[in-house]
Amino acid sequence: MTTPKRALITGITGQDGSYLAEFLLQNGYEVAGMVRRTSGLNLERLGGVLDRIKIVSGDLLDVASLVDVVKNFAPTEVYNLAAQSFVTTSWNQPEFTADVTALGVTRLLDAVRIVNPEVRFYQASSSEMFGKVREVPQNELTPFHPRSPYGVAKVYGHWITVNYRESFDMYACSGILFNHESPRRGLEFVTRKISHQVARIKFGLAKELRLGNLDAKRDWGFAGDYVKAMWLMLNQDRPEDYVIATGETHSVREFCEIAFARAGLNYENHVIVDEQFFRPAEVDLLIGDPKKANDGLGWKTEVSFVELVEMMVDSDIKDCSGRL
Ligand code: NAP
Ligand code: F7E
Repeated sequence: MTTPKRALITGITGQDGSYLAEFLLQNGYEVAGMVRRTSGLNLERLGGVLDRIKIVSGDLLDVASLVDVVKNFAPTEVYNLAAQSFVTTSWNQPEFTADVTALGVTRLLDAVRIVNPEVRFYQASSSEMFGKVREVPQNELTPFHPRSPYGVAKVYGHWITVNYRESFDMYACSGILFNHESPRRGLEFVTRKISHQVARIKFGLAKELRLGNLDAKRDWGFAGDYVKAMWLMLNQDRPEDYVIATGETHSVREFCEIAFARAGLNYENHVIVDEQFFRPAEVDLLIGDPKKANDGLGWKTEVSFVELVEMMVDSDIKDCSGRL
């Protein structure tokens, strides 16, 4: 009889946590999701799986809670998805962002190292580490030049994961994931902000959409595709870091154009550029080179850019019409 695989997911209440939990359950895992104490639990995204996962209590700011969680659930794999993940907030709360998004990684790595260093560890690294890009497209060897306190914190999380692999021979990997989106994306991120407002405009609930830099370019993929790559990284012979991306880049303006058109609207009649949404330092262009993941993991993106935009708009239109 084979031992069941047991996955602990931090950040399970977030966008990626919900898709990863669904994927791992489909693949026969026992899944525990770590949640921090708040005045009201935000389990909305977990509707489909709540009765099949175990919710455990812990916080990346508190190492004792992490040791307890790892000891009590005894995972075979740990996916560290928890973070203060909104770039804009990282300028308002740089110290908090560093505590959770950077030092939190060390706390969790230490909990694993102390309780059972055989546990496989995934760190959610980010294309924001490339920031003011040194080469186009970006791959695993491209130097980092982060442009926000969030990006800086992720660089720390990335290297401490590499360091624990090299220092303690742990199976620890960083996935350098480019932007990935879905109907479950938080409303503060530009893609969901657009799809959500498109639906409201379509039903006459709003007239305009105020955005910042329309010329910023991102390599946007579908979150459901990206969580498979996380799992693949933890199930190889050797731990390595991988860039996960589509290899295409599109501007915020293009996203608007397609999103509004899907609802029968012209974005130029509704989008207003508002300086309050400009950032102190911008990441102008991101485009990843997923060759290593394509060849080494057999991973590839399945949802195209246009399909992604339309999926998000369709979902928000459906939700909005259901609430009228
Ligand atoms: P998300 O929706 O913002 O989710 C973040 C999760 O972290 C939430 O579950 C949140 O819990 C949890 N969390 C925050 N602070 C915590 C703390 N102190 N202790 C425990 N949990 C805490 O993020 P996502 O889009 O799913 O992204 C998942 C991970 O991938 C993040 O690390 C993000 O930085 C990284 N990443 C994301 C992308 C992307 O495009 N989505 C790309 C590259 C990397 P609450 O519900 O309590 O707030
Ligand atoms: O911004 C521009 C903005 O907030 C994308 C996180 O998941 O991906 C995400 O970070 C672009 C930026 O995502 C608005 O200036 C224009 O250039 O959707 P975003 P992000 O900053 O790329 C990375 C990979 C992560 O790791 C992060 O955790 O869109 N933009 N107007 C706007 N952005 C927002 N949020 N709101 C606007 O009104």
